[in-house]
Amino acid sequence: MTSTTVRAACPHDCPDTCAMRVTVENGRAIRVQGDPDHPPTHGALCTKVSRYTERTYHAERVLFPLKRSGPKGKKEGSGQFVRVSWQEALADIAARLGEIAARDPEAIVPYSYAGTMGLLQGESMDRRFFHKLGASLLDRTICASAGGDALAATYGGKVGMHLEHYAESKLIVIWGSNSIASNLHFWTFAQKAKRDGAKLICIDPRKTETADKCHQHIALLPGTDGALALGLMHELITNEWLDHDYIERHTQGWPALRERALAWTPERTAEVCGISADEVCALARDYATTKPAAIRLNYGMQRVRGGGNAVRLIAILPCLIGAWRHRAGGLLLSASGWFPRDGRALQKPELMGNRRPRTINMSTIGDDLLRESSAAFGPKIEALVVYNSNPVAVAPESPKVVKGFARDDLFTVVLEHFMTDTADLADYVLPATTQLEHLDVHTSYGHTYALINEPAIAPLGEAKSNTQIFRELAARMGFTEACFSDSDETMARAAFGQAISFDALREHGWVKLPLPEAPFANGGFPTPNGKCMIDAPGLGVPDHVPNYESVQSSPELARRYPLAMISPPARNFLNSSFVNVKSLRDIEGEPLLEMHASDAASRGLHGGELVRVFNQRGEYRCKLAVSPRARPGVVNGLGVWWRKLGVAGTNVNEVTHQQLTDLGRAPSFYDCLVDVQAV
Ligand SMILES: Nc1nc2c(c(=O)[nH]1)N[C@H]1C(S)=C(S)[C@@H](COP(=O)(O)OP(=O)(O)OC[C@H]3O[C@@H](n4cnc5c(=O)[nH]c(N)nc54)[C@H](O)[C@@H]3O)O[C@H]1N2
Ligand SMILES: Nc1nc2c(c(=O)[nH]1)N[C@H]1C(S)=C(S)[C@@H](COP(=O)(O)OP(=O)(O)OC[C@H]3O[C@@H](n4cnc5c(=O)[nH]c(N)nc54)[C@H](O)[C@@H]3O)O[C@H]1N2
Ligand SMILES: [Mo]
Repeated sequence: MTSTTVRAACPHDCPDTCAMRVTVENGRAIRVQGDPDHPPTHGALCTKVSRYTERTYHAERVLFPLKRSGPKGKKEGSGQFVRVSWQEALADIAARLGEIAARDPEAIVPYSYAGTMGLLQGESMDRRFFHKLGASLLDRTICASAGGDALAATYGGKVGMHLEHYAESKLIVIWGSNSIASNLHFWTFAQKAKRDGAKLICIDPRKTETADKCHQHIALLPGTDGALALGLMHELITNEWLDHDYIERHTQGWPALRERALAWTPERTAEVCGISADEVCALARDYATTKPAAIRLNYGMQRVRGGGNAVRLIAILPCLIGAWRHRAGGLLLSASGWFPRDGRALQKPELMGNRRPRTINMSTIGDDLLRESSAAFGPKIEALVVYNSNPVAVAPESPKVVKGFARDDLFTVVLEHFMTDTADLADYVLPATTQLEHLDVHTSYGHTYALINEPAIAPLGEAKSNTQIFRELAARMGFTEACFSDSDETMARAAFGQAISFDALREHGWVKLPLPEAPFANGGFPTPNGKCMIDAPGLGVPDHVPNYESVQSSPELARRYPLAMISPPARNFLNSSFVNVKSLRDIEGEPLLEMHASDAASRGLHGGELVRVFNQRGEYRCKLAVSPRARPGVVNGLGVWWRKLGVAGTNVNEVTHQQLTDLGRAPSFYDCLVDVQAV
């Protein structure tokens, strides 16, 4: 028997990007473990990815190209596919795309997100292909662009504290994040700090498993984080807790924000946030007087109309108290901006030539698939090529998304591991390799190490990597530029330019970026003047922006649908990935809506029954849990189930909407009013 260990990286959309070791025996991967030497991973994987072999060898893997043989949508015979050869599939797809492109290439739209975060399988040959084709561009906004743009407007980039230094913090504010579920390797460092005497405070409408383990939980109303930050500023000002020297030297625009914050008394803040004035005052005191104080901000709090403004306000706080002076003080939302990746080398935007195709926002795909051609919109969407994403399950307002994907005159190609809700509505499903079967290189948004993923096993069945599929499609389309023959290794070597050596990645599995320990101890933010931009160019000074769907913005709607619904991830799924891994689905049980006892009592509900969660857009069905995890007035619809594995073929996105955030053109999933009834 031959047994080898291969260095790999977890590909999933998660801040942790773990370094993995894959044990291979006789060509079969038998075990996936965390790399004990990689400091963020420290030998541990989450429940989901420790079962990665179960996913790779899943009996329902798509292993051959499939072609639709029955009509789309909810008609008789739908969901039927026949196996075809790669040759037939590629020739037919190239012919169909070529025919549309001859009329107008912008009628073709790529649709991808972070099913794999790898730079090769996620954003290399695919982009080259669509750039050369002249297809519409895609604005990849579905997750993090409100907070990401806000962070960049404030600090000049997606940069922040080192993950490891949280172990030395004395106060950690976990803000809009369920770390134990979605950022487990951060939690390890927070626990170390806790053992060394740090206080942990969780700010989250839901009493999560993370909130359970913190010293304090502040259960504010969804979308009120900006107001809370302003209320904290009020206290910092009136109690003389500001670091005037840091503000003077390293920020720009404070006087105008100071003026605004003075109107946010603890009482007004408490009223807007649905908490007590004492909670506001005590949080401000803890934050100002415990040193070093660190904030772990996460994307959960920016999925609302005012998410961008809220992130800007919170990101200013560490500057006001000079928390950045210590390496264990400051804030982390994303570390991805630290990485020296060479996007141009990977994606070759010059292949567009003089063309500047229109941009489709992935978050409004529901509306856009239903639009006709017009001067403002451009051509009707005639073809979609989907990879690394499951939009029919994850995109907001699914009644429209489903209707769009079910269009008979839409040509849809889906590159997938499984027959997802999206693949069900495809014309062609192409079998893609999993992380164990292809080469890749990775950055991270939660730590500061670049990683390699070496292929551990040969592709299963007839699966091909995304890069290979786009390479072969390019050849079929007659694209002759040399870059379409680049191998994965050639692209991997170019991914970080000269900054990170591919050979070093090969040898060690991962490489730590050379960065200062306390990056902003003396200012030096990556903005044009090195200062934190409180007054950002073109944006002015940030303010609290109430939710679209709230008593303040839409009182009539709030009377009809009085419950605010958030839809954070179920712990054992990753967005909609892993929902079809039975052992994980068994842990989750079934789609669940958590509701506070008082809201249940006033509706005559008891918990355990099947309910309909509804609003003006639609309804979905799930089981009700009367639970202390929900605060009064807010229900938690845990996501994101595959529709076909949920109740009555629905999931939580039946009721979410497509209105975009204040910054970053992102969806506001957690800005959603509903009501609930027994079925
Ligand atoms: N197990 C697991 N891990 C994951 C994922 C997963 O689906 N499952 N998803 C991955 C992805 S794609 C991402 S982007 C990250 C996301 O990770 P996080 O950024 O941590 O975001 P979420 O887990 O979506 O939400 C975090 C918390 O925000 C809370 N929240 C909701 N609305 C508000 C609000 O208005 N204010 C505040 N303060 N809190 C609010 C939710 O209740 C939830 O507990 O996690 C990644 N990791
Ligand atoms: N209501 C609600 N909706 C949400 C969220 C929420 O909190 N609430 N979260 C949002 C967030 S944060 C995000 S990031 C999005 C995520 O939405 P998506 O990016 O669509 O993520 P997944 O649902 O995990 O789907 C990824 C798909 O990529 C496939 N895949 C993985 N690796 C590969 C590969 O190498 N090649 C190919 N071809 N396919 C691959 C997987 O099999 C999987 O089906 O969902 C968003 N939707
Ligand atoms: Mo995400």
